[in-house]
Amino acid sequence: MNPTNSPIQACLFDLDGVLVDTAKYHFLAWKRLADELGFEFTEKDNERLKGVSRMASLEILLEVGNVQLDDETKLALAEKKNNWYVDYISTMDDSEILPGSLTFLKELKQHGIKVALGSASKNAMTILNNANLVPYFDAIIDGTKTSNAKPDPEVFLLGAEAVQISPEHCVVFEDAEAGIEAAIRGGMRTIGIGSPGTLILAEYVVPSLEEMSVEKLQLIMART
Ligand code: B16
Ligand code: MG
Repeated sequence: MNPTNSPIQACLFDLDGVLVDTAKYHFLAWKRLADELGFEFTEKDNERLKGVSRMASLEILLEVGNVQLDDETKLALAEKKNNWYVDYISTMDDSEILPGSLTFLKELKQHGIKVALGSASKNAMTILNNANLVPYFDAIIDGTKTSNAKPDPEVFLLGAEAVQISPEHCVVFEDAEAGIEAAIRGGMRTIGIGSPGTLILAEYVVPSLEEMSVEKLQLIMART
């Protein structure tokens, strides 16, 4: 199918949990902070932080621990967590790219389908550079370029604008419900990465990008 007449002309990817496995480092750093503050923070609690901005994540963590703090202390704690996280990702490499991501990104390029990043992370460039993923993107929109966090559609609308494709011809790949909601609010199509039980708003859900190909994508998008 020629991209100019196909339903999908651009793919917009979330980063953490879709293309790379950095969620575990976020968890390690948040857990370390909870340990220091003296309460338990489980992997189940961590699910609530996926796709959520750094400060909003801290608010959720403090709610879990039933801890009240002033704004200045909160900023200092968020910075502390981020320094640990940056330290963890400083040694990551392309072995942390999730299965199927590279093959799919290469296939999209071969088919002339635009590729953009839509991540909440302010550390996205470090991750993309360390994993050697930068050359696969036509546009990179991350937490340093946005003022409104998902589920606001800003990050994806900026991505669509940067690759000059209208939202109805864009599909967003997301592992977080807030991200799926952002895509829907932006008028875009959606593919969830994870389990259909958690990503109930997504049009279609696959366990990973290993289950995705350009042919499959166009078929799903043409029939839903
Ligand atoms: P940072 P994504 C999100 O990345 C993460 O899923 C979320 O856990 C994190 O809090 C957020 O980025 C902000 O990250 O602290 O590095 O700016 O899934 O939107 O790629
Ligand atoms: Mg994510």
